[in-house]
Amino acid sequence: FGDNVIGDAAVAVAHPNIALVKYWGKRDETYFLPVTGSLSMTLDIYPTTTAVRLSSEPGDTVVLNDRPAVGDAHARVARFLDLVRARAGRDEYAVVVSTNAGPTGAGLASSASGFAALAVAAAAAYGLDADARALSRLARRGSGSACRSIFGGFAVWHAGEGDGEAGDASSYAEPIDGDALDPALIVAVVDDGAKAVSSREAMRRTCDTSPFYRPWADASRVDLEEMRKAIARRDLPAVGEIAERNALGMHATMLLARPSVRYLSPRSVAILDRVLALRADGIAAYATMDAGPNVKVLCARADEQRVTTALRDAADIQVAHLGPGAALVRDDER
Ligand code: 2P0
Repeated sequence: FGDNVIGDAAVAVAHPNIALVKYWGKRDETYFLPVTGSLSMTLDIYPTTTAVRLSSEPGDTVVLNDRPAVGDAHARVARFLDLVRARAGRDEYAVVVSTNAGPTGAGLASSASGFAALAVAAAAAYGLDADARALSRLARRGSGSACRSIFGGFAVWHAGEGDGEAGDASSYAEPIDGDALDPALIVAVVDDGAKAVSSREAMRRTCDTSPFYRPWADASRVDLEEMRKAIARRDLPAVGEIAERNALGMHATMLLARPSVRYLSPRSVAILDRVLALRADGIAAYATMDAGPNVKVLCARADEQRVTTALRDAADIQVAHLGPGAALVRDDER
């Protein structure tokens, strides 16, 4: 941290979340207000640990994965800290040290865990009085999907109503009771490099130019309602079917963007074929894909070994389950 820090660091840990009904498109880019609501599961792998300490030096210092952040990466964090400072009525700059245990920028939700951890740590460092809903709204301003990682288990992100500040007040995530479902999510990592087109740019381009965008958004609202019911009745095959069609639809919207965005690679498609083969064998396994080529396969815990075995030679496999919400940790717990 260097010698110019004031007081103790606030340290938070957050986990990525994978959407089963996707967030894809903003109606308000300033406030990060989505076109549609979304629903996710927070994972128990790939945590981000973020320490925030106030500094007597001018300017924010940001260290991401042991390297000083520059350019856009630094600007995103500094803008986020400006928000926290404005709310807290403070003007000190900060030193931020953040480390992702998982791949960064590979469609494995590092921005979700990253801004959820930053929201919790920065709020604590600046003495901001924020409950979980306020933290979710705050995290949303760093990266939309981060609002869901404030919570563990399943979370729904309400699109909210209106734009600007009205939208800001009504667009937050909250947990939904789905722990009884207790699924496994098999993460098939086919490429852990950073994506060529950011999800922010890809969703903007999709909204602006894809003739498939509106139909997908309309269908996604229905998917969200059906997903909530499927989770409530613990119907894993229904949860999986809705998640898979919602994700394939999202990828279809971006294929028709101009210029087209395609995150899936031949290896992703090979995994999708194996998921179909598993289903043909009677195993309830369903795929979802985000802004990258990696495929996540939802299944019952009882089937996770069979699914893992079926995918092992096609990708690096990580097995995830429902994980915890973002939280402060004591220094000695790190
Ligand atoms: C999601 N994704 O629901 C969707 C599905 C990727 C595909 O949220 O611009 O990093 O920072 O709000 O949250 C990734 O987008 O985008 C994302 P910004 P974010 O998980």
